[in-house]
Amino acid sequence: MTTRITNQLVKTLCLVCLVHFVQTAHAQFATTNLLLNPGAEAGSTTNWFIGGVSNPSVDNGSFDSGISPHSGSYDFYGHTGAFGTLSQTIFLPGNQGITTANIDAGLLFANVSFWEQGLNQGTPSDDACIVLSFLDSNTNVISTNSTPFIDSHNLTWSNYSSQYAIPVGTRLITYTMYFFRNAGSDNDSFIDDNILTVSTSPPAAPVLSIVYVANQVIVSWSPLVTGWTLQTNNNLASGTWGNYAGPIVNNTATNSPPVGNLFFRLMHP
Ligand SMILES: [Ca+2]
Ligand SMILES: [Ca+2]
Repeated sequence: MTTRITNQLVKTLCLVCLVHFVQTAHAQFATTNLLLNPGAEAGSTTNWFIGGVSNPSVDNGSFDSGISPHSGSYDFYGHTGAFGTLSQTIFLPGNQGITTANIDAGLLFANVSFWEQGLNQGTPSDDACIVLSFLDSNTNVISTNSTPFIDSHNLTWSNYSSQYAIPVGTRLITYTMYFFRNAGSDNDSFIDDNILTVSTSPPAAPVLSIVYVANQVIVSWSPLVTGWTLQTNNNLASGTWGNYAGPIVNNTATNSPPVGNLFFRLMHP
């Protein structure tokens, strides 16, 4: 299984995730995307609950010159004001085969992926994150997780993906796009192509992610998995792989953009 993610700005930097499947005692299970209108292609905020003060909406590339949807004809954006949210709550039991038994056995993970871009207004520019809330059958919040704020403001979209354990007792998940203003009056943060899936643990393969934030390249994988080693290589044809030499904190490595090619992979013995 090979995954390659390229970042247009860091044109020479590529990410390669080479993984070995992990044998597990129970059958692997994964849904497709549970979100409706995930990429704003309804042309409206249909299926999303609007919160905050900035009246977030959908954009067709006209709000800020040079920022077009990541895919399709529309994306979501913050609009005008300090912060805004777009939320969608998903009922899990019976949804694409998810069972309460699997949830309450602690077997399931929520997998999040989204793309972010903001208007260049310095560092930080307006940015955005995803917040996941896990709710019980009475819609009380059991726990909440958030991705980092992604601040991709050099006319390129950045992807971020991560995986979160679904707490025992969870019956619903609220997925929230959080648009945050750091500069000016407009909230110029944009999100497109949201994905929320549910799968069994342990993951067959952790997803290796790369984002470009504040002139740094951040390579990361789920902090929930252990036993994987990050390796690098500068030439896939003739080079050799070596263990990443820099610091890794919570399965996250931060680098300055390299000169030339640099490939990353995760290895599991
Ligand atoms: Ca879209
Ligand atoms: Ca702004």
